Amino acid sequence: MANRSKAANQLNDFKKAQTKPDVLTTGTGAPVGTKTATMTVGPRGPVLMQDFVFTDEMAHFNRERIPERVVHAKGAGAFGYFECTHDITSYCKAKPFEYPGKKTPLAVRFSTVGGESGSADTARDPRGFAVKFYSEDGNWDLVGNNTPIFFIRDPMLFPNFIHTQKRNPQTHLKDPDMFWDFITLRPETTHQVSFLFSDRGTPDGFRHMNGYGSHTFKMVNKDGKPIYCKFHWKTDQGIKNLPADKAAELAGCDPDYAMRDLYNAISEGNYPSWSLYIQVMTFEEADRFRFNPFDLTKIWPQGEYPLIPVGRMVLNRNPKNYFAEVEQIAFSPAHMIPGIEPSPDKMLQGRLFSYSDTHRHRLGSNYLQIPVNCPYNAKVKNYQRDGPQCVNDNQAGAPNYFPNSFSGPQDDAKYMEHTTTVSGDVARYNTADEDNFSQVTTYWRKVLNPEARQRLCENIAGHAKDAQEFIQNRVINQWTQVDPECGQTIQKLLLKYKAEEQKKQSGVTANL
Ligand code: HDE
Repeated sequence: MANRSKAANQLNDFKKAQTKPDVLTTGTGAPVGTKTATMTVGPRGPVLMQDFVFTDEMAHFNRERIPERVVHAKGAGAFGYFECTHDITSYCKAKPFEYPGKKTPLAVRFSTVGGESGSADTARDPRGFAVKFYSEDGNWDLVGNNTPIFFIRDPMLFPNFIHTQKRNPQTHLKDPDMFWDFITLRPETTHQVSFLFSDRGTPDGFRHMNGYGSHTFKMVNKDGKPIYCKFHWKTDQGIKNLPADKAAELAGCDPDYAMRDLYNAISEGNYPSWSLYIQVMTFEEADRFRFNPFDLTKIWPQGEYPLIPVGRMVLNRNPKNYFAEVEQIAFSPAHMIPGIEPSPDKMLQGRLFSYSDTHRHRLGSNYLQIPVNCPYNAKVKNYQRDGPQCVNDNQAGAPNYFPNSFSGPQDDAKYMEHTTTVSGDVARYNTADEDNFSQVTTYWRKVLNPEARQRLCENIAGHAKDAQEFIQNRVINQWTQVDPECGQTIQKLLLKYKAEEQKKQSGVTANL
């Protein structure tokens, strides 16, 4: 067994640590005499109602599943710490950035987006990159992806966009018409789709990809001075992607490839790490900027807004139990701490509502009492009480109303949020045409080399070939607006795939 991986050897490792079995009990802690026979009247049954050993176990089994995440259902988690390496206190008073050398414990969950909880890790899909900092001012969640941008810029579109990534309501199959219909009816998707169908759309596991907070956030320093910022996690393992055919092969033969890779690396002491950088933009610069700096379909050019180093995250512990620590971990962009605040980004604002709402449905209204979600470096002191599955002391005898004269927890003006002024007409603003192409053109011309451009076109055409022709024509038109060469290459490939398909079909007919 010497060459088995740590993941494969997990049960042996457990046995090494637990040399002698404990006595088996029911859920109430009562010792069990036998675990292999129900209590019956005579050897042939029937089974007795009084068999609590059986009913206790069966009833619990019947309730084992909680709803899976509506997106990002398949994922892997790990734990570690963030170490601040550079002083950014002139921008931000948040506890994890208090001084260089400061360490803050954290939890991470990496995920794919569209697939179900059993789906393949190597699918072409963005990867979730969610980090929970357990700070002394409470938990801060930076719930990002491995892409600095997103498909849409208005949260109203999100549920419908996600439906197109999921299954057809009748066939329950993935549907290329649905996918490309939406993508081509909403051309603001072009930037993210061009990232997704490039080499970076199939990262080699979770360790070899970058992470991004993606949105614009607001940082506030101890003098109350604000600045807008973006977060970037750069992998210290180096970027590594899977070629499209290898990713497809692994989806069949090792669908848990990325999860296994992360688990084994950490168990072998080969701790993955990422360096954190920020970009900052003053409020005055944001007012004057040539495009909306809160538009999630665009990046801030690094030539104008260079990366500023901040710190490093190291993952050095695997979950002790997957369900307890990964399935139940609940991230929310609304989990912020003093020093980190939202920007006006509409997508971020939409997310501030959505996550905690889904947790209350998926995990219950006391989801913040679950140990992995509990802000254990801070003390929760408030006036929330009771609710399903309240598992702590419910704040014992402390007053349950505010204000009160009996030493209940008090608010403190030093923690007030930064005051922002906004004005404008209340309306629903159409954002469909806010320059959907110029950054993608730069990406095509300046970032991708000729081979990477070819692969991008092959990946787009290889997927869009299964959509109807009128939708394919819109795909060609959309990527022609990126660069005519790009549109032409996709068009040629679609024609080639069509000819190949026709040849295959006529071969089948000839064989009949
Ligand atoms: Fe999410 N997203 N999302 N998302 N998202 C969820 O929350 C949502 C978006 C991201 O490992 C859900 O707990 C809306 C952008 C990650 O547990 C849900 C909008 C980015 C994870 C949800 C977005 C993300 C989620 C599903 C647009 C990157 C997994 C279950 C307005 C910047 C976190 C859950 C984990 C999960 C909503 C768009 C990242 C439904 C409404 C943009 C990493 O609440």
